[in-house]
Amino acid sequence: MRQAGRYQPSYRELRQQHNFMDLATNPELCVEVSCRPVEDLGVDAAILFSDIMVPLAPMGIEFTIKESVGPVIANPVATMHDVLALAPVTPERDLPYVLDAIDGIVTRLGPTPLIGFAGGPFTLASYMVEGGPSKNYLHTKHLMWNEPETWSALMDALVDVVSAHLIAQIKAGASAVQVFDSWVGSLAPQDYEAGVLPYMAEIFRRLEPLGVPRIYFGVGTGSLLELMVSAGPDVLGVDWRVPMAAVRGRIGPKIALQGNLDPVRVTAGYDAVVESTRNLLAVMRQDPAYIFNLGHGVLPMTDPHVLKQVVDLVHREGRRRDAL
Ligand code: 1CP
Repeated sequence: MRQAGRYQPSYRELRQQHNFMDLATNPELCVEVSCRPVEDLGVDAAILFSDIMVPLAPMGIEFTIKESVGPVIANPVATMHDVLALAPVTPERDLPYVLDAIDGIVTRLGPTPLIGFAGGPFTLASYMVEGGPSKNYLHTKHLMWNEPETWSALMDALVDVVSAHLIAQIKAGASAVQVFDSWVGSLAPQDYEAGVLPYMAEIFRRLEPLGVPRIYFGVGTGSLLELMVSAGPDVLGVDWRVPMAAVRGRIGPKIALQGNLDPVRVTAGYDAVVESTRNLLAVMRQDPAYIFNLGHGVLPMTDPHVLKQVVDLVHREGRRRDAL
């Protein structure tokens, strides 16, 4: 997660010449930024360089990605009138630069798989309603509780955009897709179940016929994991706040698990990260379907050399004993 980003000198250099959306809407630059982490670190998969906000632009949401803040929206959504004004999105027509980038990445990477992605409807709605990053998701929760019809119309519109965007990414060459429902952990389980789960289940249902792994990730989701699994993904991504073995105990053997090294561990120096990585690998060694990953995005102050050493360590020591 965030394997392309500010911790890389090459990314920082590119960002001095181009703003974020210039990078995200330029297929050649997108190919470069997406492929560099694979080439520099030796990770097993690339993730598309884009942002969860990108497909909201053709819906009519005007936003900028502000330095050290994140997305900031000029016209937040508040009423049914605002929701009805959102335009439907046809990825081939409205987001061709994303699909062209995928084509270029897949060509350059050869057999290395590319993970496509989109934001989850709740996480996207939180930016659209709050107007930017939020601490308490006040307006979003008020809308969900007090204006259920407006909420469901907004979520329906986002289900259409997210599903269409992911299907187009798969058709363009993505080998797997991840839904980043990053901020869904702000919800109580009963609110997730009523206000988010039906929409997530519909997205995974629409993706199923395409036959690629569907990964579902959120931050701070310790109390939601069983519900998230019931939405129907093939892989559950978890952050570092939950012990991985306990997650497997809770959700059973049916789907794969991905995670969950604390990204701060990687900033604490090589010796400190080695122990925690080895512990995680030891705990998951006999797991039927485990993918090593960080529990959230690589932090900007991360030393790329230490990150590369973690990748090498996982490759050296991470194989299952019975697979050796
Ligand atoms: O150049 C910059 O301004 C750096 C910051 C940055 C980067 C590198 C942003 C702004 N977006 C990205 C790329 C990005 N965003 C990727 C690239 C692929 C990769 O992982 O290598 C991905 C997958 C995302 C997805 C994304 N954007 C999420 C979900 C993942 C997560 O971090 O939980 C979210 C919540 C966003 C919104 C966003 N975009 C950018 C920032 C700083 C934020 C978060 C703001 C907030 O705290 O609400």
